Amino acid sequence: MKKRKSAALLLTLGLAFSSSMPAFAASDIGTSAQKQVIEKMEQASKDEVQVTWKKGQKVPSFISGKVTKKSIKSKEGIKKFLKENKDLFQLDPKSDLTLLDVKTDDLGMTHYEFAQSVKGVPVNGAELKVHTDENGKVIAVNGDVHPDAPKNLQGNVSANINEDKAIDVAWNSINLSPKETHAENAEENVPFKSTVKNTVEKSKLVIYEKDNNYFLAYKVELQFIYPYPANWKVFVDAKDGSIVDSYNAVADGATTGYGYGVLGDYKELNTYLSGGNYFLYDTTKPMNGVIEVRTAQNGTSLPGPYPVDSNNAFTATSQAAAVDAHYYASQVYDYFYNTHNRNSYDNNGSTIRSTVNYGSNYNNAFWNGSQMVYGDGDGSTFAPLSGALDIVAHELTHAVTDTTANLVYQDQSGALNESMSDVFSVFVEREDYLLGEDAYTPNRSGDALRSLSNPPAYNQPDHMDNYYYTNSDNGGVHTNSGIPNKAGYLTISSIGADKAEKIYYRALTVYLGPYSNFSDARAALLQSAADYYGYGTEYDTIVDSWNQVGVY
Ligand code: L5W
Ligand code: ZN
Ligand code: CA
Repeated sequence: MKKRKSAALLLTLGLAFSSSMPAFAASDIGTSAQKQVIEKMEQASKDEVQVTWKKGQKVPSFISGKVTKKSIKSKEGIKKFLKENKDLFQLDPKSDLTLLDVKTDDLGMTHYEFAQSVKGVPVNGAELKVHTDENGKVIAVNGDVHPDAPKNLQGNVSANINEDKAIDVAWNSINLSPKETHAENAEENVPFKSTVKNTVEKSKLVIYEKDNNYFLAYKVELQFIYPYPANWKVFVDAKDGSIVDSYNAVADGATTGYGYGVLGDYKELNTYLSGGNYFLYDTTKPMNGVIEVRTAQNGTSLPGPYPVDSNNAFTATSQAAAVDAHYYASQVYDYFYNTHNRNSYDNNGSTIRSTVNYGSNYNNAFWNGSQMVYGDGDGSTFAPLSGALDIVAHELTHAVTDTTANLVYQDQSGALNESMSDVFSVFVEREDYLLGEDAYTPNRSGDALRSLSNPPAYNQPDHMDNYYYTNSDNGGVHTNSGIPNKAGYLTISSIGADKAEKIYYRALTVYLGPYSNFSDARAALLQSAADYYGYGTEYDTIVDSWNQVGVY
């Protein structure tokens, strides 16, 4: 007996011919008809034929050795060979296989390539290749074919929907329209390079196998580079328009890097490799867009170029603001997604963009209606502002507010807008009721920008009696936010953040509107509390919290 070969994941049998022992003694793979085909081949050539089976497959994926003794030098001869041995691959070369190509290579070998089809519709990826040596002897046959395709086909091979409909369904399934992938939407310096210049759509009818069922499906290919590099293969059931399967065939450059934040802390980062450089560009979230960081390079034009790193280690001090902007934006995204089932600020999975290094010694951060912007601070009033999770949460909550209640940023509705950002910053960063302590006055410990529990300690009122009327700061939005902030503190510290955040999120996204004032906030929170918990402790706590700050 000759040596038997085996390979991981493959069941490989070397079936040797020997006049003194039965050739198939060691094998229980294959039907007796298949075993007989191999035995006949081995007997004819008096040599071993190696047979490789993939797990769960009814036909071999590779046979090699002296498969034929005689020479075959024509297509007809190869078809005849397949016909004679049709029990092995369980396909009829006449009805099931189409010869696509014949190639002779530099070794003098000839390769005959067949595609499997069912009533003329190709079976996706199903090929059978017959290889002859320079003398025309078959030395290998391989491929992945599906003898069960006609038998297990769901229905017949006539489509109920047309190609255009299938393409529409495919776009819908990836939550994009062709327009949204057009180049004019792309920034000129996207962090990836692609040979795919334009949006491409293709569609063809195939037989597609899924879990041993065979579907008549349109194989729709959608290729684009914006908003992310993609070569989608979407299999749309040609009978009912449902999605049978889909995947993005672009081997994207998503990687994991690391860096140090503003406070020198180590953190892992979702990055992206392109053109030999790593970008703070996170494609791992279930978004339509991405989370990305730009740098204003101490200027003021937005969004600015992508900061890059050559080795995926964002460890330089100059990179710290970008590291934290990226890491904390991801944390805040996760908070809204996991806690409130909200996908990005607009609940449409839009790109979350942050520009760091804005201006020079700039002691501020803001949401400009489209993206977040962070100064580096002057080093004494502020360290780089993206270095504080609660500041990032504050800014991104402004974006959530803009796309939900849309509270007008003036007077009471503006102060409520500010307060929502402060309150959600506490929901995200649970450790205290302070805002900005990690970035504010880096050379002095223990202080912060504001406190929900003690607004007066930070020059904010905590009662309507002390409401501050002013023309500056849009009617004192950063001052009067102390009043709803204190009510927020009283609620959270009484019923806990887990219940409070549900009530607040519901109030913000369901009940509040552009001109809601503090009284409306009280009413919206009460309604939300009643919706979730009825008229019990939670409801009473909110009554009490707002009574204490003089809002009725
Ligand atoms: C500091 C930077 C912006 C103050 N924005 C603010 O409306 C700020 C949060 C942290 O209040
Ligand atoms: Zn704000
Ligand atoms: Ca804090």
